[in-house]
Amino acid sequence: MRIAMLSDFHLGYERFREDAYRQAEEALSQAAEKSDAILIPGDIFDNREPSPDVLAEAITLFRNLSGRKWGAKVISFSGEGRNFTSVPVIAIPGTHERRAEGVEDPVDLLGLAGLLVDATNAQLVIEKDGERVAVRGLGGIADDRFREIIEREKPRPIGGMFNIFFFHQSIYELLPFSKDFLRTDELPEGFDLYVNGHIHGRVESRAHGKPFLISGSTVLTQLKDGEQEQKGFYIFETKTKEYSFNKINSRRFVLLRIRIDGRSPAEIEAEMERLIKKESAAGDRPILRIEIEGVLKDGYRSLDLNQQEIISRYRDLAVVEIGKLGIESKQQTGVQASADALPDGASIKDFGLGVFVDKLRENKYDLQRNPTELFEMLSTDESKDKVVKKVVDRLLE
Ligand SMILES: [Mn+2]
Repeated sequence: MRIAMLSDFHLGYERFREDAYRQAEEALSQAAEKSDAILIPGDIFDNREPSPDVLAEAITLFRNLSGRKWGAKVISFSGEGRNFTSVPVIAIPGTHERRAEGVEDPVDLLGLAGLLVDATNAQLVIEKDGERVAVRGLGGIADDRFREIIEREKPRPIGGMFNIFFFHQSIYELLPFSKDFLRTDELPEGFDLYVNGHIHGRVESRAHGKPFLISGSTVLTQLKDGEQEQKGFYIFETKTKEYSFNKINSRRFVLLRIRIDGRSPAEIEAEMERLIKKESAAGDRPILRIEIEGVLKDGYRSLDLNQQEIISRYRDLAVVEIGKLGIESKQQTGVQASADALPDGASIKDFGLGVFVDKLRENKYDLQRNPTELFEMLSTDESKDKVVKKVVDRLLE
């Protein structure tokens, strides 16, 4: 049986809303052509309470799949919830959809509508021409509880068939940030294939000597090094145990670096414009992130560099993001200097952002998620704990 693994569509992701939909659609239709069953390990939605428009996108995608003729069928299901379809399109909720226990999340809704099989804490069997494949799913949960859930549920394979363990969590070897994250050798044993979501870059690894695959997201969310690769999904053939990565036509992403070496903001702006024109010459409106590093010409500060103007001027040619964290001024920076450098009429928020960026730079921040986005997230009215948790989730998603 050919099993396709597609992950992290992030439907409704505001920044690249159309890409999220179009790229999920392409991945799903390619997967339906080339495989017998589809597994989606979480984050179909970017938000646990998607708007009706975003729900409509998901319904359209999955209704199209339900209408196809499938050679494989889901022939048994036992689990927390109920199953309403035999179409072998199987999903679990991820971190972005997770809600309190006992409360419906948007993946539950698609399951209730019979548009997919919701495999949250469930064991199911797919059959095609006499071959059976078992899938043991666990919905994405807080990483500090994953170990406890595995100990409690003790997921086990079913004898006499190919077994897949299907989940959505951080893994310590891939994200070594917290001891809460499970190590691959702590995953339940005895499965023939481990399929995870959550991590947006593609990963081919092993767990208990068996393939452990992460397809990565179908849409770009973190503009950082290592994300330039085209998006896509794996197809695994259960008989030969071979797998391959199928690329989709995802929007091109290019990371560019400019060394400033004593140049003035006007000279750097000219350099940026030259690069933007060159990189967008193919007419495919790529995403370009330009990182600027080095010491500015005497008397200038990073605030003198007008990135907003450049971003809007080239909006039709490319999605441009400019990172100025690596810029140093010859003069003393700090709060007073930032305030002095603030143009008349600039808002306190811009001033705050300047201070925030200075602080990040002092602390050698290198996670490359846009500081403006972090600042926006931190400036909501929610409680400090909630906001900090959200930002950490965002950094690790
Ligand atoms: Mn995700």
